[in-house]
Amino acid sequence: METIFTERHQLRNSKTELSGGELVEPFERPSRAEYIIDRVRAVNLGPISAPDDFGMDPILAIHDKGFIDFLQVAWTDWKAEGFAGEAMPTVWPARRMSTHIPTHIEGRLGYYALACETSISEGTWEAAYAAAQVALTGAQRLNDGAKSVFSLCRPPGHHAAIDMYGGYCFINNAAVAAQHLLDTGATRVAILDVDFHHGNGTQDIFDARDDVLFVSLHGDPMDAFPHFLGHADETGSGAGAGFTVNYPMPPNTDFATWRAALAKALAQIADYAPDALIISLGVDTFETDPISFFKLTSDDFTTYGADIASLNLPTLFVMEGGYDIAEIGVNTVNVLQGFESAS
Ligand code: SP5
Ligand code: ZN
Repeated sequence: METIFTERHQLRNSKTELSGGELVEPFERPSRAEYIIDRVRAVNLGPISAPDDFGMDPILAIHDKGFIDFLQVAWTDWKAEGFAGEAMPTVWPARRMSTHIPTHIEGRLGYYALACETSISEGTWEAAYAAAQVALTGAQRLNDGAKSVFSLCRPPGHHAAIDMYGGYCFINNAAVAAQHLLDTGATRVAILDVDFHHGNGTQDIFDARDDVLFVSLHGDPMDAFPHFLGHADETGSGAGAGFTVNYPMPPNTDFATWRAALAKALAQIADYAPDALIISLGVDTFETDPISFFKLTSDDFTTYGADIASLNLPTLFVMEGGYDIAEIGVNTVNVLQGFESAS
């Protein structure tokens, strides 16, 4: 399997995350991608290629223009205020307040943020743009006939909504890739989100659409980030009714339970008969992930990679989360090798 990767992910190197009331080193840090690419090399998974540049249009096909304009200037505007720390919101348009977009950067941060753990720092936009190009290049490889591709995106994307960032995500890489496939010949695309966290951004983007089936397995939002989306009763709206499927699961969920939900998800994807499958691949379901509560082992990742291959669809793996950094390379590549061994 080919991997698409660029060192430009290193431009996303925030120093602060608000966690448990403290500013800590972010869980989502550059070494994550380095451990993964090292493992890709160690097992000779396949060629490693740099992304092509598809420009801004495919990003703007998914995201609000005002939001993307904001991401591009947020760090500069924040720095111009003379603040000592990284950019983070402190105020939101909460219930019954105005939704005018403020002029001041502190107001714009609150308007466009869905969470405040994710600081914006120098280079954040540049890395997010590069990650979207990594996803787009992977999608284009499927168009060019590849059976499977790994887009090693960093920063991740599945929490990024039409006009909101947060959860370590800025541009929704999987959504941008899905739209590219639809704009270049596909009729239907399925996105299977196996990251521990609910893919609220992806669900938001495709909520009212029937050309993308979104299926997510995740920690129950009653107990897990992002807390405000991902319940089982969210099934899509309008033309998209029935094309969103959520499998929230409780703390300490083990692989047997998780795999049973995966089997249902795979059957629903097979019924949908998509032209292509995108996997939002987070390995924060791992038993020792520091911010999550599922109990998958390293071998379980191999097993479920093979389960996904049973769909026999052109498949793009897009990297999302995973924070047990010492094991992130093994766990991620286990999914890809499990998939290949069963293909
Ligand atoms: C892409 C992705 O995986 N984003 C996850 C973002 C989660 N950010 C907030 C996590 C808060 C977790 N608090 C639980 C701490 C347990 N020690
Ligand atoms: Zn996650």
